Amino acid sequence: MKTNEKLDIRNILKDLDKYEPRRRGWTWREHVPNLEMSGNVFTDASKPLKNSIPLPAAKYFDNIDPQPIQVITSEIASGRFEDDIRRMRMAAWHGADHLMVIRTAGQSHFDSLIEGTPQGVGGVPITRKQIRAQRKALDIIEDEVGRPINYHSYVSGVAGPDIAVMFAEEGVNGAHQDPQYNVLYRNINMVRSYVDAAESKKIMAWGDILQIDGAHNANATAMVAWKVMPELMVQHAINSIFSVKAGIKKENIALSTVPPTAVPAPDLKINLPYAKALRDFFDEYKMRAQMNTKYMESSTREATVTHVLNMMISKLTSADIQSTITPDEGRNVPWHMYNIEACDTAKQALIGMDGLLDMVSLKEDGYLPQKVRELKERAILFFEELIEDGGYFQAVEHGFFIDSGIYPERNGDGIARQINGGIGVNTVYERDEDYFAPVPAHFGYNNIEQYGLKADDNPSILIDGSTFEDHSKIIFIDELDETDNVNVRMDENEKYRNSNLVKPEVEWLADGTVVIDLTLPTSIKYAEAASIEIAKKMNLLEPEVIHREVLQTAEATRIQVKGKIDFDIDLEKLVLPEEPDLLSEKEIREKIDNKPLTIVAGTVGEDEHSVGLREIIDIKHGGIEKYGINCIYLGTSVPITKLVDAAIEVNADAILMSTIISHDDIHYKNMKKTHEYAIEKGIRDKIIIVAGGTQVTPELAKKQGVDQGFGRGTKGNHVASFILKKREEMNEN
Ligand code: Z98
Repeated sequence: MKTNEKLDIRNILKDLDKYEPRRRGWTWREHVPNLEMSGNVFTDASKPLKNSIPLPAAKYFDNIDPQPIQVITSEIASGRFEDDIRRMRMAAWHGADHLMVIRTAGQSHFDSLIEGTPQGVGGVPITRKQIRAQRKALDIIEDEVGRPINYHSYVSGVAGPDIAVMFAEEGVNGAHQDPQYNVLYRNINMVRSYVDAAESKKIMAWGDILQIDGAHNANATAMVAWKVMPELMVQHAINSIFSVKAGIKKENIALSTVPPTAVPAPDLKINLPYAKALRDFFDEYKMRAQMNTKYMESSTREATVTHVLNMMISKLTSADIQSTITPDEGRNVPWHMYNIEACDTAKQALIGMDGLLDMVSLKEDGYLPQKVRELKERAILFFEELIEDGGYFQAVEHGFFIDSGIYPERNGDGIARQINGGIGVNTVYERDEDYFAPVPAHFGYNNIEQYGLKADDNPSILIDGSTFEDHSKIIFIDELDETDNVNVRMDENEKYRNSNLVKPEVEWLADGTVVIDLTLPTSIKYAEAASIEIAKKMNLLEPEVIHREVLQTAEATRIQVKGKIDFDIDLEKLVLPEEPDLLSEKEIREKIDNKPLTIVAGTVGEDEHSVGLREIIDIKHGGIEKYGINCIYLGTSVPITKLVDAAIEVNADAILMSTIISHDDIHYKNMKKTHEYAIEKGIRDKIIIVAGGTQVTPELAKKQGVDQGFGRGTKGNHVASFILKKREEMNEN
């Protein structure tokens, strides 16, 4: 795979029936203590990547891209797995190594596996084909970035054990599994859910799959998210110990935790004691920190600040996995760029807090420990009452969970489910006395002795290995629906695949979606209506307001509108501007250190404009002074003779002449004069003359005899690079 080539999705789909996963199980990042990168020492960083996209500011730091110690999750949910694969590659390059695929709405109520590659809503249908294709793609991507990538989806719902088997067979590395999720949020019968969970967990243990629980969903569902803190700990406890009993090792059990509240509440005062209490209780397990989504609106700025505050808690309490979701979850539009931004936010914040715990520690007296203790006491009392009430099932029947009161306060509005109710009720059957299944990972009674095996023998030896040991026994179903599958979708947008034609996209190839950002000097009501009209006049199809922000009730409103365009651009027909050939900052400094450089500069003729030239020279504006170039600035309205004479006097390497006024082409005429006067003085072959100004076209400047012209948008490094290269060229001749 070449880094500058697109992933070939058709190639990934080829011979998929024969593809085998490379490994089983979860991979943590490799900690590199005291990692040194370009003069910086990182305490909590992990092994750097082979290929990645560093943060924008990295260009000032030799392009280093330190990776935090936490596994970083990107949740992917476009509904088309072939586009999700492309987004996975983007996320991996930005530092994600846990790619969590959200599944299509309603799959939890399917009592069997789905096959093929139908398009999903809010996620993809989790099928063997798309799982295998994505794992295969991730094998390519992990080689490219140089770090193992964990692939993840959900083992919940009525088909939990079937999905767990498929995940173990296909090398899926992480999965959500928590029967409480089924019961509370999907109204799946509780007996069925707990029996299925026992089986699913046993299978996940065989597959070495990291498990994430579902407790965090209580935050998102509760009327007041922080009030469920005590019961959340009870939910974590139930699922964790159940998983241990089913055979999952503790380092593969991750508690899914979300800071329950958000600003304008005093974020850390509530969220930090909760996080600390959780770590105290569950210190043998891993922590998966998700960001708060309950209070997320459509402002990506606000969501990003929430994310960063949440990561401060992750850092202070040493979370193991940092989820990023998409900061645009409030809009329910999982777009490429927000996935990637969120990965960068996580990397930036966590690396920014590198070594924090070596400098600060959580206080052991005062507000924090008091609050931690209070939360723990409430949780223990909740658990005790649950036991007194007759156990978990009774407690659920009595609406113990997701009540809007903070325990022991109760408002009687919890989610109550009946033991004889819900989807899949009465579908659990006792095993026959001679029950036997020739599989290696099976919960409960399996009567293997009747076949002469010992208790810890693998029952599948009786059939020469099950699908777990012998991949060729898996029956791979390709497609079941001729009209709804990846081949049909790819044929439809084939025109845009590996071609010269491009269309903007936000989630699917060539979806044509764009967003426009408008500030309108009116109230929100009018701004919304006006922005739709503006979008229509810009020929955007299906315009829709996706974000609104009042700047002041009467003065202005900011609106973001999304819409579609129905044309494309042929890249081959584009005329590309010439790329400036720039030296790096380091190269410029080295060349000047080796051989000092002096320039004289001034605005010539009757021209009093100095801003442009000062921007090129002054250190404050990132001008060439900062490289150690000796700059002699002669001011404005400098006669050409004075400029050249000064250059002779100080033995300058270059003249920088600035000309803004362009009436009657005076700027070009002055360039010609400078060139000719330098010849007259006998120095033209020893001096470099560059001319800059907003109206300067490089080609026309060169026609006047100067060495280079610089127009609008020129920066100090453009000028410095040119002069240094020209100086070398002149020395060679
Ligand atoms: C997350 N952003 O956790 P459905 N099982 C559990 C879950 O938490 C979820 C599902 C299954 C969140 C995503 N979580 C929400 C324990 C969902 C999903 O029923 O197919 O939606 O299952 O990463």
